Amino acid sequence: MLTAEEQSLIQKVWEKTASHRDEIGGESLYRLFTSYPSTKTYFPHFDLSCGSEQIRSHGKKVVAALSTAVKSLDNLSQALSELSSLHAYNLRVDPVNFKLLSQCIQVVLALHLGKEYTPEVHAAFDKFLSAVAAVLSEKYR
Ligand code: HEG
Repeated sequence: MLTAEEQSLIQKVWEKTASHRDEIGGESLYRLFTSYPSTKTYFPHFDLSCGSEQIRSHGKKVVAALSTAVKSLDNLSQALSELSSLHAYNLRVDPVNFKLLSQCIQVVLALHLGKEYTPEVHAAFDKFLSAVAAVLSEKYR
């Protein structure tokens, strides 16, 4: 799991995104749908055009879940348990898609944070997002 250093790095950087976090969610989703069009199949009921109200509002939800995760780095499984059940039993999202979204979130974080998105921050977020993806995938088996 994440080292104590990685945990504090993630908490520090996430704090810095506070004022524009909701946009980060929507931009990551738009990037997901554009770069990996097959992901759109899970959202047939959404208006997927850039900046649509549905993308923005769903982006806020995704980012809020990530904020919960950042607060519970020692206990991700429990913190995201309901969300994990929802994705496995109701939404049935193929777990490969979690990696794709993680990639897009990383790119958007880099765009927002510029030089502050150092290789160390990148590495820590990669581990964090992989841990979130693992929890969201764990109920499929
Ligand atoms: Mg998921 C709903 C979080 C990846 C498809 N997703 C949700 C919700 C949250 C969430 C918080 C709302 C739950 C609720 O209403 O109670 N999603 C979330 C995270 C991540 C993720 C944190 C990964 C980091 N989701 C993900 C991926 C897909 C997907 C990769 C598909 C490509 N999510 C999905 C769909 C819904 C949610 C189809 C329902 C959307 C709706 O109809 O409003």
